[in-house]
Amino acid sequence: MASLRALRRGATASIVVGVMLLGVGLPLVTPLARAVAAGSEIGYPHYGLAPDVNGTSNSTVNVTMNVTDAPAFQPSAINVTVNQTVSLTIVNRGNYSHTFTLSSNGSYVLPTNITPENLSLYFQQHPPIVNVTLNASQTVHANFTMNGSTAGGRFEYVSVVPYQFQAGMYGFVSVAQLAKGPPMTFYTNATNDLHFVPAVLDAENATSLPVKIVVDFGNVGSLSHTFTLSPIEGYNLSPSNFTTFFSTHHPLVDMPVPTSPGTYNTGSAVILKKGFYEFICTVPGHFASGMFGFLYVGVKPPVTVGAPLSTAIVSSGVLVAGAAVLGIGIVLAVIATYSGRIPRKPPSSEHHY
Ligand SMILES: [Cu+2]
Repeated sequence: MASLRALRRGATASIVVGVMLLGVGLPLVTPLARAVAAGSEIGYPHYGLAPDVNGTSNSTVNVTMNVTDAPAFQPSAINVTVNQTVSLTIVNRGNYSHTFTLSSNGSYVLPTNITPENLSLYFQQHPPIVNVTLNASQTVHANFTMNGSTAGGRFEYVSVVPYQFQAGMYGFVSVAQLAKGPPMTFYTNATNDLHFVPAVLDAENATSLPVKIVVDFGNVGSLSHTFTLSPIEGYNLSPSNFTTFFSTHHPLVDMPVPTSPGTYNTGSAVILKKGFYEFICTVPGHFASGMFGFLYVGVKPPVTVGAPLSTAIVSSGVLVAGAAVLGIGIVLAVIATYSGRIPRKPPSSEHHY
């Protein structure tokens, strides 16, 4: 009897402690819970160039477009800023002829059930921005620049060779939206003990989006670091997944931190969507050691601004501990149940121990 009583007490205590810990952990861990649902990718450009002013750039990006007999375009997406020139090298990797035909309408997606005749007719009536034909193994160069009126548009490129578009041969040139208002500028410093200070960049006053965020990042130590900003709102990176993540979600900023104190590198991005965006250092081991922070756009940072670095780790630790203790409690309760002691033993019998 005594052992069953101890078991029941253990179960009760564990459940109480577990629930208490979860009560502490859950409110803190909300951003983590939101992490699973990654939103649509935002920002640009994805070729290592920062836009000059509010999402425009007079730079040139080189893009190699492979055309295959699948039939398909690789890549199937090109992200540019207004006034950025795309220098395209289009390579036909296949044995069939294909075209690269770029629509001039940034708000129209061609229906894939359109007939080849109607597709030709469409481009006769709406002259494409680029239209080149590639015979087997041929390589063709083409340049195009998207002007200010194209901001925010998605321009489809297709092959008009009959039934290639219909079979999935298309992609999109996406032009970033222009930021509203002046850019907001922040700074952060990398330290030798592997932190960003400050680790919270508070752009909660950015309520009119898109907004251009500028970050100057320097070094108060001597180690090499990067400043690498996630493009996905509400997503918590982890040391084990960030490499894979960034291979499919190009960072908004990904630049080395200067190693000489007092000098800064500047990165910028136009943020389209309210929320938090994580930045990390991608030097092996640094993120795991605490080298991360968050940019909050149009939303209030958590109240723990003084100790932002530990919030996610502590809250998830508390949550894990809470779940573990609760689990022990439940196991003990189940054991107690099968020992015939649940529901609670009437109080009167307590006196007999
Ligand atoms: Cu680092």
